[in-house]
Amino acid sequence: MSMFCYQCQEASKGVGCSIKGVCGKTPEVANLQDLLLYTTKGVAIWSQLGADSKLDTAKADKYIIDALFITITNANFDSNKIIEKIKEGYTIQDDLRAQANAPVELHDSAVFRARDQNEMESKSLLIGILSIENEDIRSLKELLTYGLKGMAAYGEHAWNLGFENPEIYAFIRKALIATTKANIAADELLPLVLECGKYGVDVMALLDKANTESFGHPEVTSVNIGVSKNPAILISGHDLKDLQELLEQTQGTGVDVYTHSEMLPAHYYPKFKKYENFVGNYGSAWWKQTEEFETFNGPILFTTNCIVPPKASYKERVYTTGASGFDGCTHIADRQNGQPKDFSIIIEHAKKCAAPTEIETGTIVGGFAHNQVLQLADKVVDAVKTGAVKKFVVMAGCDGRMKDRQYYTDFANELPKDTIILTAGCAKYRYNKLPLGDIGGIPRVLDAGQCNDSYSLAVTALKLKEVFELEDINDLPIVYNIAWYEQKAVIVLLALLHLGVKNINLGPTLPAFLSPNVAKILVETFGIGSISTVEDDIKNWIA
Ligand code: SF4
Ligand code: SF3
Repeated sequence: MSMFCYQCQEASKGVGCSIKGVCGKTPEVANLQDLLLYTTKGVAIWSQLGADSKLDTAKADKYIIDALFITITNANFDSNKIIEKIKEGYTIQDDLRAQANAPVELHDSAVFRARDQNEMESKSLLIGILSIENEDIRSLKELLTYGLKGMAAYGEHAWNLGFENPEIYAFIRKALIATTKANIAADELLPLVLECGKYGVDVMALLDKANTESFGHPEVTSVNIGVSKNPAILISGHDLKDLQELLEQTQGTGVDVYTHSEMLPAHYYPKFKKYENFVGNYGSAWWKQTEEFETFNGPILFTTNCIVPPKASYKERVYTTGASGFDGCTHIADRQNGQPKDFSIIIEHAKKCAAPTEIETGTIVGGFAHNQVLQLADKVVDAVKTGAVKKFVVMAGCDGRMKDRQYYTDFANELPKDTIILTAGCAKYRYNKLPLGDIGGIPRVLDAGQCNDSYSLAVTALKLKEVFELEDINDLPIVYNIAWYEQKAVIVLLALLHLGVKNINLGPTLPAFLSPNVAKILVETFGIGSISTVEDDIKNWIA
C-alpha cells in the first residue's frame, strides 16, 4: 500500500484509495497531505499553548484553516506547495514555542521537524489514517477531521471578505488536539463530532453574512448559459472575493468572464450584476471539465476545488489561486498588505485566445436564498395550504462522476409534479437544466446557491416551521435526499444534524470512513438512511 485515503465518496471500491487516488492524487501528494494535516495538529497544539499564554494566535489560526483547506478533495495537487506549507507550519510552531509556556511532554506533531523531503515522505508513512488501530476511534476522528476541513474552507472564504469568528478557530484547535490523543474514548469523540455541527452552522452563518453584506442578498436571476463573441476567462470554485477582483480588473479590457460549476450562484448577487462583461455560466458540474475546458478556449481560474487533473491539451490555460494548486499550472499569489490579487497575466492570456465555443443555449434560474424565499413566503405557504405543493425535497450537496449518480436526474424527473426541489451545491447540475416547470409561478427547482448556502435552506425550513406553528422541524413536509462527495458536505451534514434535522438520506453511497458501529449510531440516533431505487425511494418518502 503506497497511500491510504478514504475521505471522499469516490474512495476506491468503497473502501479507500491505496495505490493512487481515483481523484488523480498521487501517493506522493496524498502522503504529503497526511503530513501537512499532522503538522497542522502541531500548530493547533502550539496555538492553544499560545492562547493560554495570552499570545496573539492570529497567524496560527489562519494557517490552520488554510492548511486544512489545502487537503480537501480536488483542491491542491501541488507537492511543492504542500512542502512549502509544511515548512511554514514548522516556523509558526517555532515562533509560538519561543514565547509560550509549554509542558515538557508534547505530542510528536508539535515537536517533529522533517529536515528534507525524504524525511517528510518517510514520516508520512508512519502517521497516516491507518496508524489509528481501533476502527471506531479512527472513524470518529476522521469524521471530525473532515467536518473541520469543510468548516475551514467556509471560514477561509469569510476571512477573505474580512469576517471572522474567533470561537470557530478555538473549536477547530480544540478538535484537532483531540484527534492527537491516542487514548481518547469514543464517548469523548462523539460529543465533539456533534459540537462540530454547531460550529458548522456558525461558520455557514458567518459566510452568509460575509457574502450578503459584501455583495447584497441573492435575488431571483436567469443566468445565460450561451456565449458571446469575446475572448473570456472561466472562473471556478467558491471564492467570491477572487471573482470580484477579477471582474474589476477585466473592465475595459475586452475580456469577458464566465462562471463554472460552484461559481454559478455569483450571478444571483446584486453587486455582480453591474459588470457587463459578466456574461453567464459555462458548462456543468466539476467532473465534466475535461470536455468543457477544451471548448472554452480561454484561460480557467480555480479559486478552490474541484480540480480534475488537466489534460495536456488545455493545461497551460489552467491557473490556480488561494488554497488550490496543481503542479505545472501558474499560481496567482495571495493578497499582500490589503492589495488585490494581480490577475493581469490571465487577462493577457485571454486576449490571445478564441472566444468560447457554444455548447448550449438558454438560461437557468436561481437565487432562492433565504432572504428571497422569505419575500415569497406568502405564496409558498398558500401553495402548501391549498395542497398545490405537497412536499419539498432537499436535494443539496455535491455532484460526482460516478455513473450511478444518474439516480438524481431520474429522481428529479420522476418526482410527482406537486413537489418542489430545494437545492444548493453542485448537486443541482444533475437536474437544473431539466424542464421541470413551476407550481403557480414557483419554479420546481429552487436553487439557494453554493454548498455553503445549504445554510439558507435550513433558515428557510426554520422559518416555515415558525409560520406553520410546528414544534419540531421534522414535522414539516420536507424530505432530505442529499448527495455528498467531498468534506464540505460532511460539515453541511453535521450542521443539519445540529439543527435537529432527522431522517436525512445520504447517497449515492454511505461514507467509507464510517465504521459499522459509527454508522449504526448515526442511523439509530438521527435516522440517517441511504438511497435505493428511484421507484422505491419515491414510494417510501413521497407517496
Ligand atoms: Fe481517493 Fe477521494 Fe482520497 Fe482522492 S480524495 S484519494 S478519490 S478517497
Ligand atoms: Fe461541488 Fe466539488 Fe462538493 Fe461546493 S465543487 S459542492 S463537489
